[in-house]
Amino acid sequence: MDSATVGILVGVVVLGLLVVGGAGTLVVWRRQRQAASSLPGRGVSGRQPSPALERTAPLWGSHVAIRQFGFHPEHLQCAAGTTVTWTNHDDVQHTVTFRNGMADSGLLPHGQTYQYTFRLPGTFEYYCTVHPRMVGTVVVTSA
Ligand SMILES: [Cu+2]
Repeated sequence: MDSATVGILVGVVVLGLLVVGGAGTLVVWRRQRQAASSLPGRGVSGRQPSPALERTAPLWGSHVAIRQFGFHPEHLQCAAGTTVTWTNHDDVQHTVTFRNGMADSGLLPHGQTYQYTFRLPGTFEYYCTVHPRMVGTVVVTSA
């Protein structure tokens, strides 16, 4: 291998590292943007759906059924000012607990409902404290 070949190889490796490093920085930047947009009160950025939401588009409505250890629809969309009602159809208790701490239904027995009125636009993630794999999202748009 002559020195010219070695020089080219080194150049290719350095270029590759630069590309990978640049992509990594971009991913971190996008994560920060998503984290910021999930905060309440960031109306405009909150309308940008995250990649997870793009896979299953949120359904417009104001009712979520809790059934067979899941929230249906998993992604709900509504306008600011909407009161959303969750109804537990399972025989076991579930909760509707928001990740940002803004509300928590407590344990909901079979047949019980929980209501929450969304005043601010944004994307609000919630889960069940008893079964943390049960997750849902409410996307609130400007009224
Ligand atoms: Cu549960």
